[in-house]
Amino acid sequence: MSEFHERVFSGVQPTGNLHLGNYLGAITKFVSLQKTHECIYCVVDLHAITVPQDPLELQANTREVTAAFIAAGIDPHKQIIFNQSQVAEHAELAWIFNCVARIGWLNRMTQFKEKAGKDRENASIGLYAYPALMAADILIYRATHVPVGEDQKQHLELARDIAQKFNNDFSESIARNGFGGAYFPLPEPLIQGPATRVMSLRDGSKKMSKSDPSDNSRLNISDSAELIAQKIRKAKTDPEPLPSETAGLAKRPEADNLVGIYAALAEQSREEVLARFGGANFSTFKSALVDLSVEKLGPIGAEMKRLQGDNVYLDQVLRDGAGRARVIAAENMGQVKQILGFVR
Ligand code: AQP
Repeated sequence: MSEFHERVFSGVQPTGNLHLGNYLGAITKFVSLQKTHECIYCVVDLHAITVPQDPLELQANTREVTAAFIAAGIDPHKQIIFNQSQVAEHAELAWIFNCVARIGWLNRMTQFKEKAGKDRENASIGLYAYPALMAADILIYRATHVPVGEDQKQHLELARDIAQKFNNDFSESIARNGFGGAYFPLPEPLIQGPATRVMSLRDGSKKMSKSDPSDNSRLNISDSAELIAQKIRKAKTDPEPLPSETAGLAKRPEADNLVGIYAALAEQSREEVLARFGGANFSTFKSALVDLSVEKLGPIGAEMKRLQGDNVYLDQVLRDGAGRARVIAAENMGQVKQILGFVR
């Protein structure tokens, strides 16, 4: 048994085009974890500005993610929903973690390499230091569990490394100040189910992503029924019918992706989906996928639109959540300062 109180933390960037990958890889997990855990869900606007953002769009996108959280079923009264920039302790702990993390660790981060591309010299320092801020987001609450998509696995491992190094470097001070054998928990990634890495509808080798220039590559949570149907019908496939066993999905990334999406939306396994659709051609399967996607995403998209018409309410949710988050963050930050030897 861990000595730490179980707490869930996760975040979504307000960078627009919230899509099915964000929904299945992260938001649906956020919703179900409320039943068993105390949860803190954050709209990570400080992460968003690691690449250029238009201020008006950032505001709208922050409210869009907030609306998506609530529309998907997160209860803002029971759990905490807030935007990161309202709790200054995230940035404060991130600085300390910049001094704990090693350059060699950050140099291995594949997301930075992908996002910075060839023009690395011109990338922001924030984009490079992003994983240290992410570690701070989680650890300022001493969170123990982090639901994320597969793409965040490496950053979570780094957060664990930072927590471990802090615990080791300051072990004497941690003990002297009465915090036991370790101050930070080693946060566990929760990456489970059939859709931990939803792929582009146009290319089964690429992750479904907000920044893909083709809107047809993704299902946005707020897409209309017509658009959902159109995008699924256009989705890339291969000429073979669906296999009856999951082994038959190997080397068929597009088929595997659509089966995984169906399974996640239907809350079934790939095996169960293939037991029903094995031998079917893609036009039959895509029709069923359209119906299921519209059934699941339609009400969420409609509720998001309704909520996005009430900025006063959404901003109040974020302010209220930030107030509650700040209480936990301030207490932990005070303890971190004590451990570090900062005079207070
Ligand atoms: N394709 C995906 N499949 C499963 N999970 C995914 N996530 C993102 N894409 C997929 C998960 O969604 C959560 C929020 O992600 P984010 O908003 O913090 O940032 P991101 O990973 O940068 O999102 P994108 O869409 O991939 O944006 P760009 O285009 O900027 O790279 C995370 O838990 C993430 O794992």
